[in-house]
Amino acid sequence: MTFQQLWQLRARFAGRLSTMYGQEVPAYTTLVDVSAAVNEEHLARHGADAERLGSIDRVTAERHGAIRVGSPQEMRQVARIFAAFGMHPVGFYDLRDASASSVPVISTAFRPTDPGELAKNPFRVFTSMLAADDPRFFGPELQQRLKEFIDHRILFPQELLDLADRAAEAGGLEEPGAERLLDLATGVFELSGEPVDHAWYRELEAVSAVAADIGGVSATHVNHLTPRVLDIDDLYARMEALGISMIDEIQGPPRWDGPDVLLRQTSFRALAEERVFRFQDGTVGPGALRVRFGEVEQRGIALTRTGRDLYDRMVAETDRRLAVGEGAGVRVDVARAVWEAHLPRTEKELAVRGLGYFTYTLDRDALVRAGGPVIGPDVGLGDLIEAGVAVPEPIVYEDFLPRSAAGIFRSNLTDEGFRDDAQAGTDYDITVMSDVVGRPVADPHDLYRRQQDASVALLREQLAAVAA
Ligand code: OOG
Ligand code: NI
Repeated sequence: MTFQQLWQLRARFAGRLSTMYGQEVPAYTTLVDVSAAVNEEHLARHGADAERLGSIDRVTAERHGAIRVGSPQEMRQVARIFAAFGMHPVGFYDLRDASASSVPVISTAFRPTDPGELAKNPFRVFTSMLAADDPRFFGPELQQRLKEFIDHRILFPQELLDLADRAAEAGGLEEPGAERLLDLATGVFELSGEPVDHAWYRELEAVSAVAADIGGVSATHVNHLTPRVLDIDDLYARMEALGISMIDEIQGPPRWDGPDVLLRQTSFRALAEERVFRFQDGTVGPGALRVRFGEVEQRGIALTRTGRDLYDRMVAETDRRLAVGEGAGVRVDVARAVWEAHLPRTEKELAVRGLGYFTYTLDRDALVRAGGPVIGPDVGLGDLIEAGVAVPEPIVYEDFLPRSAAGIFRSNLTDEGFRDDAQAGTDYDITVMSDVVGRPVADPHDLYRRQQDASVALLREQLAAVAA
């Protein structure tokens, strides 16, 4: 085989992890099969419209993974590995505070950032780091032991890090290096058979099951792997019909008549998996842990800052209405009513009101119909869209939602854990996260905005050429 470019390595990496996770968690394979069936049927029913938010080839191969690490050093190392697959840190998520949940992690997502790269393979990994220094969760003495435990383990072998650096630098790798990179990079995310120190795991679990999953073991693993579907309601119904019980609700926006925005997700609950424990009396024996699960998602249009503010206000209004007993407590029904009251029903209106990100193409026939007045540097984008001259094509949302993420974490926890709110939490933000990761964490809005601006600039050039 010849030189493997980053996107080829990325596609193979996603494929290798998918095969591995399917062997580890068989229900995941069911989820992937059902997702494929849902997508085929959706495509058959809706034709080209079904591909407005991504080609069927892209969507069929599309996965996101979730992993969890314990320290800035581990975060920096995993960033080097992802760079070898053309995946870069985007977005900052603070799950310590997301809607009253108590998950002691901060997160970013590694993903391709260039539209062409996303189209080739959009594999992304939601990556959380234990906030092991947050005194609300960990007292000084526990913090010390946790830090020591994490600092002493090696998650990523040197050979992997070196190969990854070589690939990132050269924009790819020759075989057999590429195959070696894939073997090593997949291997580090495999569930380890190493005995788990029972007392240590349980001690951390009393604070947070997520803390135990991260800091209670000597290796890391894929927490879940998520296929993308074009109709998540259909998927949900089919999974339930197969007897696989899903979490109670689909997280994120409700199903409604208007355009799909952002991200809708649902999952099946964590399954008991056999693990080996080392007990305090020195004996080793089998036990079970429930931490890994399956999740599925449907992606919609990326919202601008204004659109996202509106979304957040709609979520808050849904909460408010639910709190006073509206809709008999059924969140999705209440949310749908809120959506219908506030969100435009068409993509065109989302675009005109500047709520969603779009790329634009020129409709020359509409230009002829509209005549001279719409040509000229002073004509606003909104007018061009209204006149049908600028035709919006949606930009798909490539990121995550903190509240849904917290909901997904929480749905798999058996108890609330512990948080001492008398203590002040450690401050983290996207700048601190960039220091942690050791490279700049991109703001997703900048990426969407750049893509939109480039297409608008091109449109303006075309209009100027017509005017000349
Ligand atoms: C990550 C949970 C967040 C999503 O899709 O929002 C997530 C985790 O459980 O480690 O994957
Ligand atoms: Ni996920």
